[in-house]
Amino acid sequence: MKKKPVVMSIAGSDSGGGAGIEADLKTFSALDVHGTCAITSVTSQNTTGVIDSFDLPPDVVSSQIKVVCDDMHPSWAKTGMLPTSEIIEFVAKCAKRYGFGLVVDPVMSAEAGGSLMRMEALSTLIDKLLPICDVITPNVQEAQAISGISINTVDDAIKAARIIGKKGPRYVIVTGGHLEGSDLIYETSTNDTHVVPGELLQGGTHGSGCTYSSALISYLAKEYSLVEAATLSKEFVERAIFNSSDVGKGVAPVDQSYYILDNSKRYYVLKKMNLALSRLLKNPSFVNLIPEVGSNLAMGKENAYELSDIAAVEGRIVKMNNIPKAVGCIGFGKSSHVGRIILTSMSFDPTKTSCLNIKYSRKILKVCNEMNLNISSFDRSLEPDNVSTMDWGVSEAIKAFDGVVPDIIYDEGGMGKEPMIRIIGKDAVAVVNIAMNIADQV
Ligand code: PXL
Repeated sequence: MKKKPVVMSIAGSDSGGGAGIEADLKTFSALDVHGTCAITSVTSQNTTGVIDSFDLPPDVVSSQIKVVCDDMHPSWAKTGMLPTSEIIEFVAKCAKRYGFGLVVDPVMSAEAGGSLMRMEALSTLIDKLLPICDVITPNVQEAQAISGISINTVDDAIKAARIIGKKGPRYVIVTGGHLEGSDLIYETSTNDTHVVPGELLQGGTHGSGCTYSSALISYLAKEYSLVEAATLSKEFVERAIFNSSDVGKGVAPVDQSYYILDNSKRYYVLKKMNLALSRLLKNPSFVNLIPEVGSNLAMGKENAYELSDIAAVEGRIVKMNNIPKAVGCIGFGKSSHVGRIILTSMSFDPTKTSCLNIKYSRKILKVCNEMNLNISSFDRSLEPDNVSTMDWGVSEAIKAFDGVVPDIIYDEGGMGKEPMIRIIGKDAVAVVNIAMNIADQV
């Protein structure tokens, strides 16, 4: 049987699914560790803030930790929302008894507003938990509250980290949003500091702190060094922030699933592209549809928003000894021309992810008409200055078709520009099927 690292989150529940235990468990799954949890408090919360909360009795918190540790022996645990002094004391006792590595995320309030810790609990956290933890991960406000100094620069953050380090943790990581996006790692025993560079990102941040500390224990449980784990966790959170969605009216929750889903979406695209391309290359009559500049077949991943999200054939598909040949391999970001067509068509209809450009002739266009394909066009002579031809032309053709993405967009060329037909469809196999039908009738 394969082994999986086991980790534990000791934290509050966020009914809105953005932060707390819910964010932690999603992070653990995304990073392929087995996540367990001990719930400290049940918050009634959405993206606009914490409306209410119910703290669990401290012995219920320790009972959850005990039962899990007796059986699964998590190597690392993190704490999130610890609302009361009593809960902190019980958690500290459990941490000593079970000896897991401990990361403390000193949660004080929610991103969208609302306190998550009683005032008096902060001194208990400092006295009881900091001496026994390995890492503490305050953001700038939390570092200010714990150190008692105000932080405006990276130097201030180093001073605060030294003060916090004296209270016991082996490492202090002051996380970024307010240090122009960089994180500061301070190692207490050596007095060394290390900056993990970052930038301020656009995107929702609800759950970012919880996600960071959960990623950190996941990587630590996989035996990465602290600096490696901190660097990978920062990258994980940055992607989760960048891919957040506005699911409510308030602060958008970060998206931990992006990390795994992105690769599976790309894999799906590559599979479709390979299947479609091999069918196309096996069809000798396709040569009759290859234009002078070559053809390209391309497919975008779901929610594609830049050229690197579009897979295409490197160097295009050309005619060689009267047989269609792919010049290079299929890869993401390999075509800006067909890539732009797809980005534009997906901006009108996200399901129209694929395109194949073929030769223009009246005969081919007539066949498309006879196949009852939806056809629209644009006129290069009307192209304004300073636009990308494909963005503009494809938009014009779609707008001329009442905003619906047609199966065919053609243009009759211009000065030094070969006329072209573009087949657009839901995936690479669908556009290749259309192309083969056309080829059979030309
Ligand atoms: O992000 C800190 C945090 C921790 N725990 C719970 C929360 C929040 C923020 O909203 O709701 C339960």
